[in-house]
Amino acid sequence: MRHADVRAPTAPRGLILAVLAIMVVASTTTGTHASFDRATPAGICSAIDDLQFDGARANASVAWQVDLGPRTTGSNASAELRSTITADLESLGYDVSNQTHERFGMELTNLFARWPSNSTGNGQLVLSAHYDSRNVADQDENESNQSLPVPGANDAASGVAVLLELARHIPAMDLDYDVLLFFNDAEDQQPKYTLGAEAWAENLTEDEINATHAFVLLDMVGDADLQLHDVAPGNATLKSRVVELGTSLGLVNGTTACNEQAGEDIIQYDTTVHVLDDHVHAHNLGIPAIDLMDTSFGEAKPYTFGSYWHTMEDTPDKVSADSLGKVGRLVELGLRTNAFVGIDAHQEVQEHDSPSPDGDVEGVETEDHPRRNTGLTVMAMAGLVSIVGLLVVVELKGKR
Ligand code: 1BN
Ligand code: ZN
Repeated sequence: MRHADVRAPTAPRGLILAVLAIMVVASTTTGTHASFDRATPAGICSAIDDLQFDGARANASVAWQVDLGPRTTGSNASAELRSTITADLESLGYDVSNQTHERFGMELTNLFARWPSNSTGNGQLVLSAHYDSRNVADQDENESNQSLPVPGANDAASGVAVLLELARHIPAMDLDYDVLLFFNDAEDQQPKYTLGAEAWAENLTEDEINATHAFVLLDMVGDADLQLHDVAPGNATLKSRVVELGTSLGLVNGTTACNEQAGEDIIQYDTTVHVLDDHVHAHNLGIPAIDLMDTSFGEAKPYTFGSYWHTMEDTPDKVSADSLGKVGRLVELGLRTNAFVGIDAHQEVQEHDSPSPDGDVEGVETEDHPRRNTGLTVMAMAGLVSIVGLLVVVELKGKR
C-alpha cells in the first residue's frame, strides 16, 4: 500500500537560504543602534524625574566665560577657556583632545571631550557649541563699537555653558553610545563663519561619518526671552523629536506637559529660519543634524538675529539661568530617551539652504545627497543579488 505523503509543505531550501542572506546583509548595513525606546509619552515623562541639569550653574559659567574677556580665535582668553575646559572635563574622566587648523591666516583650535560608552562599536553622538566670541560688533548701532569684539554671553558662552553642565551628568547616564562634546572654534570670526566645524567635517573619515548618529548644535540658547525656532537646513526626525521632548517638558504652546501644566511658547517650530550655522557641515555629509538656536535676541531687527546680536549688548544680564535650564533639560531628556540616535536619514527629504539674514555672509552650500552609506548598501545589494541567483541555480539543478 502506498502511503500518502504527509510531510508538512516546506519552503524550498533556496528560499530559506535567501531569506537568511537578506537578514545577514540587512544587519551589516544598519548596525546595532539604541532606539528612541522611551518614545511613548509615559516613557518620556518617567525620564523627566531623572533630570539633573542645573541652570544656575550654567548661568555662572556664562558670567565666568565673559569675565575672561573676548574669546576671539587665537586670543589668550580663548586659550585660558580651553585649558579650563580641558582640566575640568579630564577630572570628570573625559578623554580630551584638540585639533588645530590654519584658515584665513588664523590658527583655530577645535576642542573635543569624549565620554566613551561601555559597549564599543555603537557609534557616537556629537553635541557641539562654538566657544569663540565674535571679533567685531559689526551690528552695533554705535559706530565706534563696530570694530570691538563682542562680550559673547549668549552668542558663544551660552552653548558652552550648557555643554559643560551636561558633561557633569553624562557619566552617570550609562548611555550605550559615545558622546563627543565638540567645542568648536572660529564660528564667528570675520571673514567667514563656521570655520572650525567646517575643518572638522573636512577631516572626518567615511567610517567616522557612518558612526555618527547625529550632530546637535547649541547656539544662542541663553536668551532670557527664549524662543527656539526651526532652523533650516536640518533633520526632520530630530526636529520632531525635539518638539516631542519639548512638549513633555512644557515648552510648546497649546500642548499639555507631563506635569499637566499648559506649555509655554518656547519651541516655535512653526517659524523656520535659514541659518548656515556649524551644523550645516555635518548635514552636508549626510549626518542627521539640528541647530537649537534662538534667532531673535532682543528686539526684532531686519536681516539680523535681533537687536543684541553681534553688538556690545550681548552681555550676561540678557541671559538667564531659567533659559539655560530649559535648553539643558531638553537635551538631557533627549540623551536619556535615546532621542538623538537611530535616525533613519534615508527617509529624509533634504532641505535646501536659502540666503542667511546677514546679506554679506559668505555662506556654505548645502547639498542634495543620499545617506552617506549608499556605496556600502549598493555593494551589499549586489552581493545579495549574486547570492540569491546562485541559490536559484542550485535549487533548479537539485530539482532535475
Ligand atoms: C550664528 C550666531 N552665527 C553667527 N552667530 C552663524 C551664522 C551663519 C550667522 C550665517 C549668519 C549667517
Ligand atoms: Zn554670532
